[in-house]
Amino acid sequence: MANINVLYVDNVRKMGYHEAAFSPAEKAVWPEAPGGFSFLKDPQRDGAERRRGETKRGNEAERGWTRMKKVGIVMGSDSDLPVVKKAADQLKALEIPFEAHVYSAHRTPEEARAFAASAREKGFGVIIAAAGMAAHLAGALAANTTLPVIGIPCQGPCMDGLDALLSTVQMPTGIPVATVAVNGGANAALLAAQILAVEDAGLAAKLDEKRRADAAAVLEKDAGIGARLQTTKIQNHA
Ligand code: RP5
Repeated sequence: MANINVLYVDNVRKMGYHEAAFSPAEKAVWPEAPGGFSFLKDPQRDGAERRRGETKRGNEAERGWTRMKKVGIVMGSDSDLPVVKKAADQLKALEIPFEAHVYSAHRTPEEARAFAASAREKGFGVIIAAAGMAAHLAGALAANTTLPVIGIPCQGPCMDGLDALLSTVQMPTGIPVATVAVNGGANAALLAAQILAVEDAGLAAKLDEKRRADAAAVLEKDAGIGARLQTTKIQNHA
């Protein structure tokens, strides 16, 4: 029975629902649930699933739920994929649902505009835009939504990415783009996560845990650095 409930929790995450949507009392009965839980289609909510469960305490009424917002990733070209992959990996590690597209601000301007214009109603909470060279994609998306847009300037064949950095970061007043470092895919995802975590305590806890793990890794290196230097010295003088 415990396995069924573990499976259930995993499914909840895959579907984009977040653990924080469930009360401590509900979590407490999960291990005891005789039949696990199931998701039922709710026609009132545009095809979205709504949660219904059975517990030892008897049938529970349908309850409110929250669904984690998705992150939209748009890249100007599939040549930006290596940078985008760094963002995707972080989002996967944090179990944040995301959708990725190749829409160019200049080659497919209409698709880029339509994506941004409909993103809020489609359940996106943040948009990440990755582009190189005259990188106007993030600004073009931001012009068509009031969702936060995070720009990743991608390094192109010239100027080590300075061209894309300035194109992305130098947005005129009124249409902001939060710009991360050149090729900063991982930070773009982490910033997106932090934005979603404003309203999501479970996600905030995961980000805190990641910070602790990152700090522990640095301190482990600190503990070993003396020995590493000594080894180097010995080898150098051998
Ligand atoms: C930008 O131009 C893209 O974002 C990409 O970084 C760059 C080059 O695109 P491709 O010629 O590789 O398609 O629009």
